Amino acid sequence: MALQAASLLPATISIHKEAKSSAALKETSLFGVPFSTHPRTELGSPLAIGQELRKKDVSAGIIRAQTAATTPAVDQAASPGKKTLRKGNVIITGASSGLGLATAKFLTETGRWHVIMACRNFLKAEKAAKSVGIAKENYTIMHLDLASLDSVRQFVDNFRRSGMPLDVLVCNAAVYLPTAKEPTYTAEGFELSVGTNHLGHFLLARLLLDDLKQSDYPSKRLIIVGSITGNTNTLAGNVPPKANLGDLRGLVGGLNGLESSPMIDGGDFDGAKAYKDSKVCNMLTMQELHRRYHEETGITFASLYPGCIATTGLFREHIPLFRLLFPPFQKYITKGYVSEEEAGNRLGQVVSDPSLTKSGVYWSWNKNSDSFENQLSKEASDAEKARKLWEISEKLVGLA
Ligand code: LMG
Ligand code: NDP
Ligand code: PMR
Repeated sequence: MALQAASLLPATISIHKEAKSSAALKETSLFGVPFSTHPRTELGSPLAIGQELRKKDVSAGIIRAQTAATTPAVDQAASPGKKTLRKGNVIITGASSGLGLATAKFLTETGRWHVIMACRNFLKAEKAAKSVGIAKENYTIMHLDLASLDSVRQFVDNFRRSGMPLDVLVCNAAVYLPTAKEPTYTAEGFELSVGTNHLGHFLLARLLLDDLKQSDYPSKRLIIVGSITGNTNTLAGNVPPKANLGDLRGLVGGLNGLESSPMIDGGDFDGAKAYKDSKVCNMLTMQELHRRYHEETGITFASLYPGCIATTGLFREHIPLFRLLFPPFQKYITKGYVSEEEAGNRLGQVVSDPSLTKSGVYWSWNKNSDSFENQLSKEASDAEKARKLWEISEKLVGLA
């Protein structure tokens, strides 16, 4: 059984006001990131609370009933005048290494979050959680292989059977295949980078929207990790090969490399470009979710560039010389480097900080590690392209 049923204590803890100053922030980064004087978002006002909790069928018997499922988000009876909040439940895909793991560590250490680590390798995830010292009661590992749509659907079923409410979803997992000469494919035959990073997450997010809607947590969020390298309004985004979705003809054809190109724009296979294209899809999807669902559901949709975490497993397929030189290059030359810990702290803020509730935003951080609303490239903010991407993706994952 690839499930560890963690017992979720009905943790009652005080709502923690951790909002930082709302002073306007100025971007100071030298490379690629536009100057910004956007004011900080306002303190998030708690959304409607006390909505009716869903009752999950936990009769399948493979997972113990979780107390959190029947615990309202805010316990107003606890002590007069003092509202308490149960632990939030956050699903993080790809939490077995890098940014996902660092975020899981950050959030569980606050004592206010239970992390569902959605990972393709159960043993690796278990070892990873242990190695960074996440307490047993603060995480649950559930199997998810984003390179298989059946696995995505199975994951959603398993999660629902657990009876846990879903408060935040973080689409973080990704593969990067810069040295691949030939394309490889997901179970359904989509080119692996876009298939995993975009299409797998697209189906996951669409299915779990219902679960998010039913949560009574004060601030519900759906976060998709983006990147600077998908944004051609930056220097980093101009390092060849550049992201470009073209007219999406390859995606329309199913990215299968047979009767259609494996690349979204219909061109020849290039693994680095496929990754950057997938990040553009991630950022467009976040905005389309915002346009379609924010007003109706109150869910905060967000994306971010966490900084250049040059030491993660993302670069495992790159040549050894690159892996050796890339971290010092980013540390000392571009100064875009951030540690896994710092990046986990940043994504953790987007999950939980009361000041980051604005929806439709692509967050970045300046040199002082202050967050600001960043500008996306022309293509990554093209609403018409986002709509087309949405409609084609729906067909490919079997939702339309
Ligand atoms: C493509 O090549 C591949 O074709 C593709 O398969 C895929 O791998 C893709 O994005 C991934 O890359 C990209 C190619 C294009 O880049 C390179 O080949 C460069 C490799 C460099 C790797 C980065 C490590 C750099 C190591 C430098 C050594 C640093 C040592 C640090 C020690 C510090 C100690 C104090 O690249 C280009 O074509 C370059 C064109 C880039 C366009 C932007 C131009 C900006 C110019 C500004 C220069 C800034 C400084 C440069 C760095 C100098 C390095 C010394
Ligand atoms: P890592 O390789 O360390 O983490 C990626 C995670 O995704 C791993 O846990 C991996 O699982 C998981 N994963 C890969 N394929 C699948 C799959 N088919 N199903 C389920 N999980 C899968 O890289 P990072 O931590 O660097 O990357 C995390 C996110 O950050 C990505 O979205 C990336 O695009 C983004 N990002 C990273 C930057 C960086 O500089 N590193 C910069 C900007 C954005 P496993 O452990 O089993 O391999
Ligand atoms: Mg890049 C100027 C700043 C800057 C930043 C913030 C990044 C981030 N990179 C910058 C500059 C440059 N890079 C320059 C000038 C070069 C040419 C020498 C360069 C090269 C380069 C390569 C070959 N950079 C890379 C690669 C990769 O293989 C990485 C990649 O593109 O993966 C898709 C990468 C990255 N640079 C970044 C970041 C964050 C990456 C990691 C990829 C990501 O997740 O987006």
